Amino acid sequence: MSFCASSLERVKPLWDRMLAHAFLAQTRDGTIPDETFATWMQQDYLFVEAAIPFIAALIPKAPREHWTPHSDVIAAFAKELELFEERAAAVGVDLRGAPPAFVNHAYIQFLLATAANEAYEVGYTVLYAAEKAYHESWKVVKEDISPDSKWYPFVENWAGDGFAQYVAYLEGELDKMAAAAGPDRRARMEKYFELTTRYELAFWEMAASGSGWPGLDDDGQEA
Ligand code: MP5
Repeated sequence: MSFCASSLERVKPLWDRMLAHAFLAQTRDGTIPDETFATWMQQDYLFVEAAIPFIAALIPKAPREHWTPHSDVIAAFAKELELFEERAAAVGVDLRGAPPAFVNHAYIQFLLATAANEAYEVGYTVLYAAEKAYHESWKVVKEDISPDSKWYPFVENWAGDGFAQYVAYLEGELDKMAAAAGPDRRARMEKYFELTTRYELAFWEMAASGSGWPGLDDDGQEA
């Protein structure tokens, strides 16, 4: 079995918990409170912003044929930030209104530390797992969300055909790299696949429950 298929199978209970998260079900059903969605928007905006230096840090370790795809991804992330800015302006959310939540801070540090300190294949595993998680999560929302929902542009972004093709490309590349990797490297990749899945589940939890910093409220003030 390919690396991606076997990794997904190994984390399946966790993955299914992520896809069953109330944040996704409520966004699909139109019952998500606006403040909860706003928390996610503020936090994911910071996450996508940090994903740009993450990709940039992978480039020096990448084979030549990955340079253009990675630079295209950086451009796509910059466009995605504009999508957040457009939606935030439409609904009156201040995207700079909150500091990174505890989980977001940890996830961003994990991305940057992985790109800096781990082998390229391990960083690529984190990229794939995060993108696959978002693609599948937003597909759950797409199943039954009203096309008139103010959150529909986010569904189109991650659950659409363009993103599906990008995730399929990452999967093919990662499977090739894993097939060529030795057992220690492959074990490390599996570990990081699992860690990324845990962060993805934790991110929906954080969106639903707030900052998570000991001693701080959701606006970053001493509580
Ligand atoms: C992604 C994201 C997808 N936006 N947020 C989290 C927590 N995980 C994955 O990455 P991108 O950069 O939006 O494609």
